[in-house]
Parts: sequence; C-alpha cells; structure tokens
Amino acid sequence: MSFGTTRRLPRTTSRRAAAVAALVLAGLLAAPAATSAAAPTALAAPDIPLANVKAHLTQFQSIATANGGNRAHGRTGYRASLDYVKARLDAAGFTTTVQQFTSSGSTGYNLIADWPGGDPGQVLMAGAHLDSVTSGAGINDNGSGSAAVLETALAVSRAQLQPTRHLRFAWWGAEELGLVGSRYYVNNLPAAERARISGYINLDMVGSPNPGYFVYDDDPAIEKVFKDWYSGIGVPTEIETEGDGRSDHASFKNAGIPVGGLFTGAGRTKTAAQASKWGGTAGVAFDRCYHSSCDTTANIDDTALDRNSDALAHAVWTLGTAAPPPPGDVYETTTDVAIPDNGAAVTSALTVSGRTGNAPAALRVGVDIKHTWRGDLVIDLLAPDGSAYRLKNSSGSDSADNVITTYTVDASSEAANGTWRLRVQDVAAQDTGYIDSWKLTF
Ligand code: DTR
Ligand code: ZN
Ligand code: ZN
Ligand code: CA
Repeated sequence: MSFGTTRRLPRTTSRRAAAVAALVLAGLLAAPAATSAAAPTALAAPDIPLANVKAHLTQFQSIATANGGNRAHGRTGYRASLDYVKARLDAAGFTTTVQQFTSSGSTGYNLIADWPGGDPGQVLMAGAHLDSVTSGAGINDNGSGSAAVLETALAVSRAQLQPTRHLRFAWWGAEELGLVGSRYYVNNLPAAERARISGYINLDMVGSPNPGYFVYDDDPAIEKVFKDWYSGIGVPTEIETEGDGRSDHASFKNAGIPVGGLFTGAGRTKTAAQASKWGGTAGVAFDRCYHSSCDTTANIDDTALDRNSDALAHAVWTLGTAAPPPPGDVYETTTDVAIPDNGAAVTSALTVSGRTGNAPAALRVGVDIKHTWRGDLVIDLLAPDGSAYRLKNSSGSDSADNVITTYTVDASSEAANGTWRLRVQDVAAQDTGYIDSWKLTF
C-alpha cells in the first residue's frame, strides 16, 4: 500500500546516507497530514512497578557488598552487575550482546539488548551507565538509571510489545572514566547503522534523595514526550542545564543522533524556588552522596525513581509504537552553501511547484549543517512570500558540532508553491561551516 508519491528533486551531488533519524522522530509527533485511513495512535505504556525497580537496586547493592564495595569499571562488581542484568534480559526473550573494550588498562563491557521486531531502519534506544565510582555502590549513580531501563525492557517483554520501531536497550561501561563505553559503541557502529538510530534516551541519576525533575533539552521531540508526561501528572520540570557532555547521551549527540533524557540532580544545591515546587530541602544538594560511599540503597527517593521509571516507559511506548510519519513529498537540495564566520546571513533556495493550496500545519524542515560550535548559528525558514520562521536561536553554551535535525513548522498560512529558503547566520567568531543539505517534506 502506498502512502502517496515521494517526489525528489534530482540530487546535485552524491550524498551519503542522510541522517534521517531526527526526521522520523520529529515526524512521529508532528500532527500527521490528513490521511484517508486514521493513522494508528501510540499505545499507552504500563505502570512500571516501583518494587521491581527497587529489587534491582537491592541486587546491585548486594553485588557491591560482595565485591569490595563498588561496581566500578575494571572491578569484579561491574561484571557481576552486567551478568545480573544480562541474565534477566536473556530470560525475557531479548537478544543480548556483550561488547568488550579496554580502558585504563582494564577490560570494560557494554551490554546491548535488542527486542526482536520493529523497523530495523528506525531504532529507538534507551540506556544508562552501569558502572559506579570506586568509592561506593553507585545506587543512585547509576544503579537508578540502570534499574529503570532494565525494568522498562522487562515490561516490553511482559507486554510482548510489537513496536513500529526497533527497540534497543543499553548498559554502558566506564562512563565514570569519561563516557568511554558509550563512545566506544557509537564510534564502532558503521555509519549506516548510526543513521538508523532514531533517538537515544539517557537515564543517569533518576532517584536522587532530594530530587529535582530535569528533562534534557536536546531533541525537541523527545523533550516534548517527557514534558507532556510530567505535566500530565502535575509535576513541573526544568531543563537539564549542567549535563551537556556529562553523560552517555553526549556520545550519541556528537554523532548527530537525537537525544533526550531525565535527571534528578547530583552535587548542585536545590534552591528555595525549586524546593517550593518539588518539595525536599533547599540549600542541600540534590544528592549529598554523589560519588560517595553513602550512595547506597538508602540514598534513593522512591517517588522520583517511580516517576522517572514510568516516564521512560511512556517515552518508549510513545516513540516506539507511533505510526511512522507518511513519507510525504520531499523537496531537497544538496548544494553546499558556505556560512561566513561571524558574518552576513546566507540562504539556500528550494523551489516547490505543482502543488495545490497551502503548505501543511506540520511542514517538516530537515536540515544538515556542518559547523563546529553550532551555538554560533541562527537558522530561519523563509516562505515564498518572505515570511520568516525561526528554527534555531544562537546559544553561547552549545559547543556541540553540526545541526542535523528536523524542525516542524506550522506553515498552513503559506502558499505551498514558490521558492522557499533556508537562512543561516553565524553570529560568533572562530567556528565556521556550511549548509550541507536541507529538505522540505509536505
Ligand atoms: N556525570 C554523571 C552525573 C551528572 C552530573 N551532571 C549531569 C547531568 C546530566 C546527566 C548526568 C549528570 C556521572 O557522574 O555519572
Ligand atoms: Zn557519576
Ligand atoms: Zn552517572
Ligand atoms: Ca563562528
């Protein structure tokens, strides 16, 4: 059955596989264009039993106690933790893989678990680092994330879920040494495999005893899923601001893969304003036992752990089972356009013709801009009549490279036919780059 024709302009240059991950993901949540058959909606996630998540934490605590007091990279407690998680997943029907690497002279391990089924061209991942620091059991950092991801995976098995996207779960080694395991995984994925990853969701410290409710503000589509879920239970969230580069999502983000995640706070102090909206104690760290020997099963806030486990399940069900966006009609240009450093804006034109009426309320704008320190960039879409739609503002702190993502714009007031333009300006000195390609999907 065809969802309609896909019309592409002749490509002007050969083009490696475009990173369509964000297109698919952002399209998941865009209001689908009217279709004759109602597109199936995402399934509702089950509740993740807090008792089950805490049982995994108890196991991690026992493992640390039996292995010198920690679950750190290169120590016996780490491999024992991995063996525990792997055994549960094997018994639940997952296809598991242990990926070995070396760091600081010791052997490290990543655990990857694939749930059979779903579109292998659209892989949704969720992960957490399984290693602790050497000073303690690492129950909040990051037994909490590891247990939440494990129990969500087990819930997928209990439901015998048949997702539209392929689901892959991961537990990383040697995060505390500098994101070593997750970076090894991403860097050793063939480019074609990397391009198939629609998004990566990271959980690192999600049960802090004096919790905040922080949502990563990287990929808008993933962020929206979490913010909508939390507002649905009446809990305000804040954007996670201390994390850029500080956990395993950075390994994926640096490869241009859409990322998101949840966080309840580490060594920073909760403010009075935060305490008034979240409860807990102002003037005290979100986790006073961060990287300390007191990071035990007593260092967990049950409500935070429960909420974040349920939020993850909601995201996996929502992003994993939503109907893929209709392919739509694609108009693309791959002509490179250089962006002058700290200079005038440049534009890249796309001519749309042969359509009737206006553009859709969910016009997908896929951009691929190669540029170091992408915080320099301001990006707008210009409609044929010159109307400007802001896609991205500059951000002094966003030091990551490249803007490879898809924006969804309500262009329903614009005539579809005509010359659309992508306008890009570099507003800060030093880093430079170019528009590699961009596309419109109607
Ligand atoms: N680096 C993580 C803890 C951490 C600190 N800030 C953030 C922000 C977002 C996620 C995690 C963190 C660790 O020690 O494992
Ligand atoms: Zn840590
Ligand atoms: Zn951590
Ligand atoms: Ca610059």
